[in-house]
Amino acid sequence: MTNALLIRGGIVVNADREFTADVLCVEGQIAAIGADAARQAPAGAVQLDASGQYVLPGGIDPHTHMQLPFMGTVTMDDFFTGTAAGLAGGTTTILDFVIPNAQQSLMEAYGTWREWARKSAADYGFHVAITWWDESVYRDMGTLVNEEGVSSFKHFMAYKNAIMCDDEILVKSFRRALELGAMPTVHAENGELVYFLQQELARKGVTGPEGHPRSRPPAVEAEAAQRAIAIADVLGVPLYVVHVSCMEAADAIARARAAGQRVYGEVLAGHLVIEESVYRAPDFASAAAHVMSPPFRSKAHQEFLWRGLQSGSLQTTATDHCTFCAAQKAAGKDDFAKIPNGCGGIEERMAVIWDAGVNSGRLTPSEFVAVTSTNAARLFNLYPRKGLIAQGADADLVLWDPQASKTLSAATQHSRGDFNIFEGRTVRGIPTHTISQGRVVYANGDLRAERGAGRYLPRPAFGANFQALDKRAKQQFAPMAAKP
Ligand code: URQ
Ligand code: ZN
Ligand code: ZN
Repeated sequence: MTNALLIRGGIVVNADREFTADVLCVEGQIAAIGADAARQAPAGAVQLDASGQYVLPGGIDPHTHMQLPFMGTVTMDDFFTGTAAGLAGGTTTILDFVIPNAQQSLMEAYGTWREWARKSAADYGFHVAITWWDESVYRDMGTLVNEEGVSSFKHFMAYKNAIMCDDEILVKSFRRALELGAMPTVHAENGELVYFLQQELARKGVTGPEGHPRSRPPAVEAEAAQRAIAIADVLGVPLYVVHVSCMEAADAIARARAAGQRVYGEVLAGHLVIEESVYRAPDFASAAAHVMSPPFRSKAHQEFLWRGLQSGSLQTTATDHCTFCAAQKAAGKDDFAKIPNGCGGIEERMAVIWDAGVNSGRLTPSEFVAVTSTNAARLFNLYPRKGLIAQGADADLVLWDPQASKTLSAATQHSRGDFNIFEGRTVRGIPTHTISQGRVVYANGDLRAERGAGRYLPRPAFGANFQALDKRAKQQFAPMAAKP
């Protein structure tokens, strides 16, 4: 039986334009768009009526942590439950993170995460974190790029005494990424300053979650962002800054881009709409549930981030989906620095950004598609397989009803987390159907996620143009091309 699906009468939205057209999907790929679609539909094709709805490319979340061992525990969502929750919200692809322990072989850690991810319900790729350095890391980065299709490497500038990178590692790893045609990415917070401020606050007797944002003020993020941008500039390598949360870091990215540097910024749905007052909630559980890094900020920062998305100085949205339940968060009951950092959001991201972004006039539907799918596909070399509706692309699509509304709640979420940072928020504009690999996996509340249906997505290195972009780096550092 051919896997065929005909989506009729919807408004197709790509990052460049929107147009009314039928879409035919056959065997997991988009086979035809427009008048031909119905004519080419094989007998027995499943038909969906999309009249009055938008037809969007499946969402891509470039920043998730399923099944992550972190701060003495493991996140509540594994690769099946987390990707299933994503499908219920219109996200059909995730990029997750392999995070080796210090001194752990990158290839060994990569093998472990690949095994964990086999249960995924949706397609997935991996960034690999560089948490330490020696000759084997240099070598394994080459293997990962050339043989495994990992073309992005993460660097945590925070989390001292755990996975934090110092400048020596940043310089060596960024240079190696340039050699390989891979994208370096950073979690930009100065881990030394965070550690100092945590100690200071403890000395003053501040133990509750209200201490979390006080230990990570915007200046701590801005310093690290500016430092990573400067290192990337001197080395001539592009840079992607994850979860930009404050105006100072967003401004540093905008200034670097205005100077012609290839710096890209990611914004989390939570940082766009959730305010720092959540850390002053009377009950520990609610305040602790919002502990993630960088912390949620004030409205002024949120407005700056929205303008970054509107102006194109920030390119992608993500969730950093990293769910811990109340019992896990209680590890920090007497010391906020011990509260496992992370929140959920993979199911809510697209609806929250549509409601706050498109309904408010900040973003057009096409700009929404760019920041929830296309730009991530381009920056992480999944385009044009993912991130647009075009013949030959993967049949990952979302039917989006701009008039339907829903109130977000932990009571109805599919994540295994027990808290929802968007609790009680009513959004207008929600997915009615999610199609993954040409099959309907979510329909009007009925989630049909299949364990193990997700595929690993190898992502090639950036081509010769990437190397050519940084000829000056080659000229300046030619004598340094020797191995570390
Ligand atoms: O820092 C990250 O991205 C991971 C560890 C998730 N936790 C968080 O607070 N952002
Ligand atoms: Zn991070
Ligand atoms: Zn993260």
